[in-house]
Amino acid sequence: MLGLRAIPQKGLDAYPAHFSKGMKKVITYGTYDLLHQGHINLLRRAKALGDYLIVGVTNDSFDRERGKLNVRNNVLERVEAVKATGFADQIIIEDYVGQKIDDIQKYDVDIFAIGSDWEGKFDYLKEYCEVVYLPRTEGISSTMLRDETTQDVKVGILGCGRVAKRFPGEADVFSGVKVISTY
Ligand code: C2G
Repeated sequence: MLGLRAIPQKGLDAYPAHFSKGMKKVITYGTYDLLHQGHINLLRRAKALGDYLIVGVTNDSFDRERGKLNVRNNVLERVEAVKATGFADQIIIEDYVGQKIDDIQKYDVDIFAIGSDWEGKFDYLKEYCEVVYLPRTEGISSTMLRDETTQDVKVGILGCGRVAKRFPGEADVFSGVKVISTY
């Protein structure tokens, strides 16, 4: 996707060679839709853990695959928003499940940081680097901001097959869809 693979902000070249050897690299990931104070706090805290912050912004298709169906800003807008915070030294795009392990190795990352809503979920990365769960900012989220302007898609299910029975449970993990009735 149009040179989006790795977008250096300051880039390692901006640092003297001796600095890059000893520098502590931190990586974090997210969608950063409708960028808000919670994201900004997270990025500030992640940056404070080290010297160089890499931010992985989810690609639109990857978000759809993981059930985020109502993301408002496209990946370019979300990259721009993260860039504007000034905390990211480098922005990369997250495209696939399992990319985190590849990135940590590829960029020689010391610390993986993520909000505490993911507590425990990324412990498997401890095999590759330090894992830090940062406090999540209460009272603000992209979902809240989206809900102020849109409503969930409300659906009714009619049918008796396996798919119809599975749908209500599976719809729970998707954002933006609410099952109102089944028959
Ligand atoms: N965040 C936070 N406080 C909030 C909202 C979000 O600290 N009120 C943090 C999240 O914990 C995450 C980051 O901000 O570390 C980005 O949040 P989202 O854009 O919601 O992205 P998310 O779905 O958490 O993606 O595979 C992991 C994902 O890429 C993280």
